[in-house]
Amino acid sequence: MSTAHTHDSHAHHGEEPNYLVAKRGLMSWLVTVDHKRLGVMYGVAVLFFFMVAGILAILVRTELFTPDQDFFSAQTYNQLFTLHGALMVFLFIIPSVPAALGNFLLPLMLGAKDVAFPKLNLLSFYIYSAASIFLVYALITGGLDTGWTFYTPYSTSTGTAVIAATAGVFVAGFSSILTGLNFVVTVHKMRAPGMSWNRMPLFVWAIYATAVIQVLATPVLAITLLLLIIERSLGIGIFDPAMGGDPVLFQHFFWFYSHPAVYIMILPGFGIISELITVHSRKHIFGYKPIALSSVAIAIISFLVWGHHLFVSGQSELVGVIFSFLTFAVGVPTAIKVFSWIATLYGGSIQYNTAMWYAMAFLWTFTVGGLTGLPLSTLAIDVHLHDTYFVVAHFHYVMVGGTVIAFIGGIHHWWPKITGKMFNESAGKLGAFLVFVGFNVTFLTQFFLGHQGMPRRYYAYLPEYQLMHQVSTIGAWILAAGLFWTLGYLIASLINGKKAGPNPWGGVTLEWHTQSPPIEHNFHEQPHVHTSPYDFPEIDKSAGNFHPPV
Ligand code: CU1
Repeated sequence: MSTAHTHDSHAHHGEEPNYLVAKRGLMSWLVTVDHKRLGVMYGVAVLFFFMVAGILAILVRTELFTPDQDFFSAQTYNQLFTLHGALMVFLFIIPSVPAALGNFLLPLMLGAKDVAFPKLNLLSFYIYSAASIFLVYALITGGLDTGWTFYTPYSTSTGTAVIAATAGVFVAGFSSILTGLNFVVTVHKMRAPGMSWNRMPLFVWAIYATAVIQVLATPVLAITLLLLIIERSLGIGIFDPAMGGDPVLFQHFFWFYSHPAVYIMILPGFGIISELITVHSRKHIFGYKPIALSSVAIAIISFLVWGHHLFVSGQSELVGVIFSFLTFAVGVPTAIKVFSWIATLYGGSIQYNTAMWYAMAFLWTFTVGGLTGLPLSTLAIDVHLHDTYFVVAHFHYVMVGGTVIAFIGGIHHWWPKITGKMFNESAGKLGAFLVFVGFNVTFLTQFFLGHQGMPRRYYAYLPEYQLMHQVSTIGAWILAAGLFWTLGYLIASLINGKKAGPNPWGGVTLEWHTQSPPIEHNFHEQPHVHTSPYDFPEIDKSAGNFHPPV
């Protein structure tokens, strides 16, 4: 039987308008405090920046098709990869899963009406919008050529729009902190009666661990960027050695935030994969507690590993060894998750639909991303691989192969819930196939390029690297084609997709216990939770299809 009772009478179904049409007009969206509408608005915004930053990546890869300079000057090339990185990290990946899917799902999964502070949620969205205006301003005036990490002393002296860009990131940080704060309180205070911590869906656990990092780490980035702005505008020497500052200090500050930020980016992806794998293999998740607590463990360890970005900065050998050891330690909770997902699949009644294709793709790409972190965290090997394409390949396997593939998989899994429409599964599988092939062709190649010594951030290169650069560029075009294809059939589904029932996949967490799309206050009556999540009803195979639990 199902995990919860919602005491829904069938008379209710379809009578109350869903959240998309409960209020009408543009104004009703601009001042909404409905977490679902805000999730959709974040979704549209982050996907817009994903597209802009993705187009910048295609320009970068296209320039690299030949060893010579073809389309862009060295200066323009530097601006292209910087804006690609800055927009992807700060306006797409960091808010992607938490602010878009997290906002939409967290209260639904907890059986709540909304987040703890709905108005603060709206404010976070406007702060994010203001930040994006700063960054777009930087993009069209002056550009930015420091790389997304804003390393000093170059960022103190370059003539590009460093202040506008860092101000944008500074402001975006407040949005991230407030969203995190909102989610922490929501998880503590808004759980449905009977939902103890051990009965929370794993996506909620992942979002919770992420929110804690957002609250604790983001202020450090804000202060760091503020110091950089002070140095640039007032000439006070903090990081620039020419003014008596210390550039390595900037790297410590920056990575003290930005390594935990990597887990802000990947932990929500883990949460999505836990949901996708258990629902689409119709099997209770293997290792519920280890998966939940490993998110918390990763959140804690994430604060102790930042020095692995400084192995060649001249820090002491002892410190290097300690950071190397602690970095290896992250592998333990991460491996616990991967093994638990595989154990969940084992013996499951797997439905090979688009969402599951993405979950399977994730298991390969994220594992490659995670495992290639081990050579990088090995002190001696890192000296050889530092600042090469090996690093570029590694973090794209984690950020794209991990977070983005999980995000797209999650969009497919919850698409019927969010929009009330089913997308075309065959089109979905073609898109997943193109994304998977395109991604691996692009970035697997770059491990070999980097290992052979190709440094990153160069617009021209030696002819011996040309073949692999061309393979990588073709992969990027395939990946882009897959993403545009995916956008196309998802939009088409809004127009001519079949109407989705409340629970098309047979999910067992609470969001599947209300209609699709949900009503404005989520549930007709307050849900009560009686059992742990992920108890799947027996599948009636003779009927050709399973019956949703509600
Ligand atoms: Cu790191």
